[in-house]
Amino acid sequence: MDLGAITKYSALHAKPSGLVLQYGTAGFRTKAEHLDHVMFRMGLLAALRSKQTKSTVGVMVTASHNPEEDNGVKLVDPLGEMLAPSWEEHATCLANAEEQDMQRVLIDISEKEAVNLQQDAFVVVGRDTRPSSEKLSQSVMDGVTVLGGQFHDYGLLTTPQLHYMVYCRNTGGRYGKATLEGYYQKLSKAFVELIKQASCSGDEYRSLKVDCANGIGALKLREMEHYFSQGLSVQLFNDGSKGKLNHLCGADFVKSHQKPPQGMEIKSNERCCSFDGDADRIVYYYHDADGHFHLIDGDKIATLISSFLKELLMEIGENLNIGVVQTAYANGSSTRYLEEVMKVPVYCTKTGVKHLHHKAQEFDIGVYFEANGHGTALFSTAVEMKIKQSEQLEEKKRKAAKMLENIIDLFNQAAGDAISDMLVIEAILALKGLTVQQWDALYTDLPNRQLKVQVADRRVISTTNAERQAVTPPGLQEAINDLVKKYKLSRAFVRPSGTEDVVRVYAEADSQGSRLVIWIFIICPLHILFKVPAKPGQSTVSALNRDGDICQLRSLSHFRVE
Ligand code: NG1
Ligand code: ZN
Repeated sequence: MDLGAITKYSALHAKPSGLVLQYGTAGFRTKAEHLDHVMFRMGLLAALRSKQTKSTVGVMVTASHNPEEDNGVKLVDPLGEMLAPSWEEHATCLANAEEQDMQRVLIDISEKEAVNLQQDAFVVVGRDTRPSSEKLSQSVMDGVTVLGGQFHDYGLLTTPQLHYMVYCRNTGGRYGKATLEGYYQKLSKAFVELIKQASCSGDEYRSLKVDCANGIGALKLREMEHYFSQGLSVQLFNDGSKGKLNHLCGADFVKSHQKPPQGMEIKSNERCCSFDGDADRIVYYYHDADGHFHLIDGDKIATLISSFLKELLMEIGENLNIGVVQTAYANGSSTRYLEEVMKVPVYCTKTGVKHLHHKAQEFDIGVYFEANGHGTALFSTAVEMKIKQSEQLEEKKRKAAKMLENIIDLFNQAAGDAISDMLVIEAILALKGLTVQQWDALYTDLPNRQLKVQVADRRVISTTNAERQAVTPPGLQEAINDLVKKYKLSRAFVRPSGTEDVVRVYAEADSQGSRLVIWIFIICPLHILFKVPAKPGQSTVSALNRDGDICQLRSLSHFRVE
């Protein structure tokens, strides 16, 4: 390690004094102008991780669904996964080190992780379409170079495409070719093969409207569409030609506002979907004949996919297990439907895809989705072996095995991927002859609401049981329990966000439960912010009168007001 060179180049990417950032669920994210030093240092860290693992490591420059002025950076581990937890801590230490401490921190990390500094390093870099991304990704590459590593700059990529490239490069090409052409061909070939087997491939299944959040998804989908156009024609909206990234559009906007994006004209019963800014999330929606908006989120996507995969397994007749992984934000109706109707086991992990991803790896087929539309399916080597042996099976089983083989190829097993998930969903709908309304009708979401509480320090809340129960502050969980037990099918929980300085409050109940949501949204912020006992009652009411505007209640129109 040439410490002199590191010091010299680090000074060119100086850290603003006093700035402290944390490597959270989605890496580092903040205003783009504060990130140059972080990018350089993540280049250094990626080179160290690559030396340690003797593998290619990825660095993605993006802030996903955040506003255009923000940016962020995320490291991708050798199998396309999120960075290992001990390295997340190193990332935080390195990003916050003062200039004079940089050498010591780098040596510390190398010693703790037993990095052989003589080992070669190779890092691949991708970026989204934000105006700040090109320069920031250059700083990442500066960091890699100063540590003696080599890099390949993929330029503009969706986040899941970068994960795919890393995975391909570290599996000797068995997963696919580590090029955009390789990605397009692998997915499109699998999709077209699947569509050929669909008996219903009329107009209804041939076209889809896609809101690309004015982001990278538009560019990449446009490059890709001619590869799969014999199976599906896509009409792109919010393609970045005029609007602002993630502004009034994209998966996050549609999911959190429960309304369609701007800039898209929707006729009744037309199938539509939205990507987020870096195309790793997708949600579907439509307007019914009465003009009502219906959102089909990650939970319903997981339901469609896991039902289909379970049916295929049953047809093949193999004793392979399948499991669905969700977080606490999954709508209670989806969990009940999967467990009680589909008879598929469901597991809940902490928020953040790395937790879901790891849990899903425990099954032969593990389907994981966050309610916000981030997810994929993972397949064990046992499944792949069974497919290889399928030549000896009778015709019906062989056909199902072939379908499964194509579905496996169509998923991006390195990360949740809006483009790949979109093609999987389109293929399943066509194969099963389901309309978007029929898919939506599998179950009815329980009315639910989320609230953000701005706090000075979100660590006032600590949780257990996959973030479904608050341990601190004392008394809060008991008060939530007292309320929840009074309402049918109800659930509520409070957890600190991993990506923003806020505490998130979530409540759901059947349509009679509007009062639960109101009380939860009143007592939780009061308890967290002002230590007012978390019970509906005299003290709550007087605290409310005093600070009546501490939290903004979102519209509760989903609930019948009692
Ligand atoms: P936080 O801020 O920890 O709630 C949010 C999303 C996660 C995940 C991450 C990363 C919700 C409620 N939370 O995490 O699901 O996607 O961002 O982008 O949607
Ligand atoms: Zn994203």
